Amino acid sequence: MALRDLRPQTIRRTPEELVRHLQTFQLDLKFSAGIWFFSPPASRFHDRYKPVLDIPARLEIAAKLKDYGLAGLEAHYPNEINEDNLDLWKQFSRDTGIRIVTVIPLLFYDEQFEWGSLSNPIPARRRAAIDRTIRALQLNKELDTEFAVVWPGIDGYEIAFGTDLRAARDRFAEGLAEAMDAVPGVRVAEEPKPYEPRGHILYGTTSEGILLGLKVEALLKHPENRALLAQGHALVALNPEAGHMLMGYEDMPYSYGLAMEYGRLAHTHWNSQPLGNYDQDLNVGALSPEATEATLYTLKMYGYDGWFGLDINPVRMPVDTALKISMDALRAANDRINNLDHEAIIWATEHPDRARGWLEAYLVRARAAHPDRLPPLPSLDRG
Ligand code: XLS
Ligand code: MN
Repeated sequence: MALRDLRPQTIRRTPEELVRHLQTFQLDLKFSAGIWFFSPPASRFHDRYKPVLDIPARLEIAAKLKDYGLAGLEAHYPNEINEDNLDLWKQFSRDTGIRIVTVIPLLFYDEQFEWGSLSNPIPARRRAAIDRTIRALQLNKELDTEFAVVWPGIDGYEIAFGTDLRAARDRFAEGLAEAMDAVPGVRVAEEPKPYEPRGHILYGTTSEGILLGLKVEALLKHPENRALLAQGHALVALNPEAGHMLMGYEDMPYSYGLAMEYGRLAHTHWNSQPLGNYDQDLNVGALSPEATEATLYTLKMYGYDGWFGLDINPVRMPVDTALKISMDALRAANDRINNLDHEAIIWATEHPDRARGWLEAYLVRARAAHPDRLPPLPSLDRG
């Protein structure tokens, strides 16, 4: 497995070092996309608006986006990638150069997971979830991916009364550890989501994801896993999704930065979302472009060098249109943050008492189409 080294994320920098880093380090926008949203399903409330596309038809659309910058795809096992169509995926990857970034165990859809997957209190159901996770981890190993996303979407509850949620969390963590020890050397990237489809989902926030990582890693026994941990590599890292964070009223720069403080930002899922609400998976930049900028700035500050996974749900426009908009939005936001005066920004944030209002006034002008039509920026007295 091509384990990316996440340890540099934990480097602490003095303000001077941080400025130098910001002036020299640029985010590398390597884009991947989830194959699931190339053919959006019907919802509980409305019919499909698009035809059902099989995997070859979806891959054909993806191939055409290669020149636009799509460099990777993500797929669930076994509904999207499996033993029967693995050759098709491999051939596609060879022909186009588009990588299979992660194989995600489908731990939420089946009827057998009505009461959860790895946390299911019914032993046979939980066993099925562990076995499916093992198989998905094996495929990640075979395809030499960097991580396996694990989303505990159906592991949760609506009514907490009398439920031993600690036991449920233990079952989830122990099941994951068992699967990881069966296929050592594969990193998991847990994707927190606070709710939907369950009323509350286990390990649904960024900080809980870090707790899950610490808990599972303490349970790992296989010598290969133990050796990687001893070298300081995280084996249970995170795939925080912008929209999920906002559903849970998290602040994206704070939460992404927290994951990086612990060297656990293995992957990122991008989209846009109002605060709270339901999981909208809008195109990147459709809402709160300033939050996208602030998040990218945090990733730049702490040196994120992983993928930018697009997880959108283009119900009412063609998937290729939606992906192009999302890639463009991230590129434009990245250009805006790269062109900023990092020295002045870091000085202002380090001297808030001497820079009252300066950062806001600066950013207003940085985002203005014609900053010269605004009064000049009040000067920063750094003397
Ligand atoms: C759902 C999640 C899901 C994961 C992959 O809300 O975003 O799509 O990214 O299982
Ligand atoms: Mn996601």
